[in-house]
Amino acid sequence: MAMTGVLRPGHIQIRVLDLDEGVNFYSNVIGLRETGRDSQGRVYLKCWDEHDHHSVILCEAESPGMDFAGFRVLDLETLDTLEAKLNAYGLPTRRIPAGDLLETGERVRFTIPSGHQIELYAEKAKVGNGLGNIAPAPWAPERDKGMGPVHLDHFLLYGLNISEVRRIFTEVLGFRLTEQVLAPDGVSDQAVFLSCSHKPHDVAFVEYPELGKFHHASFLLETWEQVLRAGDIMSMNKVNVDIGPTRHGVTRGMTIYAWDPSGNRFETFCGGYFAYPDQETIIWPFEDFPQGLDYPQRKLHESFLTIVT
Ligand code: M3P
Ligand code: FE
Repeated sequence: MAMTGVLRPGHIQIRVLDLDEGVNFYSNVIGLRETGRDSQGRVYLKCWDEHDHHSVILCEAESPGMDFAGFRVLDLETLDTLEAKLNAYGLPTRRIPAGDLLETGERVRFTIPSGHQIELYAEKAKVGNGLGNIAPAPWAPERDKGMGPVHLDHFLLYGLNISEVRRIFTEVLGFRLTEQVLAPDGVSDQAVFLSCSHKPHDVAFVEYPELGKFHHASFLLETWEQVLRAGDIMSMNKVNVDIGPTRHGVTRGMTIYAWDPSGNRFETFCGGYFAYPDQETIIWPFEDFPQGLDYPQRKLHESFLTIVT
């Protein structure tokens, strides 16, 4: 699709209980690169093939979870247009000044009815992927550090009112509903998968009786072998693994879910299909949710539904 409007999930600020432990885990076990620290003590990291300054921000806090998730939009004009559309829809926004996050321009912040803080921004410094733009090598040596994810891919968030959230993402922000898990009543939303790109999802929501919960941030790997290698690295480092290696029916991604030392879930995955704008929404009746989550085992893992931060 012609990429306009919202381009991609660009960053997430994750709370960890011990900053040094968190930085060590995200750097050496997952394999991100540290790109900066700010005066608030936050640590900025990126995946090897990302060009922007950072995608993961770690901050130390009393409880784990997500502070906010940010989406990069095409340009400043788009930022103004989308802010006006959000306001016209009835969602108040506030502007966070440029420089509040290192190397990042002004952000438009708003709270969605699921209780999550979402933001849009148009500017973040390009630091490149280290390969240059002239006859680049296909991968950087740092790919082999830890699990070596290519990029931050999507978020799964848990909260109330996800039908209302779906409307905001589709009618205001220009996302498409690629897949939908129906609630037991057969009509309301249990889970919604939303894409602003060619990916099967850039963000997803599951209905849950508490506001603002974080399920996982997902990191893309290039191959199924890399996912299995990530599983080896998890075991070598005694990481708590939740589900997998397996395949989701929803999105067809091949996946492992695991927890960071603070209890925040993350995902390493590969695969999935190309989601073109003319794709019809894929529906999963509630009774097929187990296959949607874990296609080979057909199991609606209890932890998937109940453990969030
Ligand atoms: C993912 C993914 C469900 C599947 C979740 C899928 C809710 O996390 O990355 O595709 O069944
Ligand atoms: Fe996922």
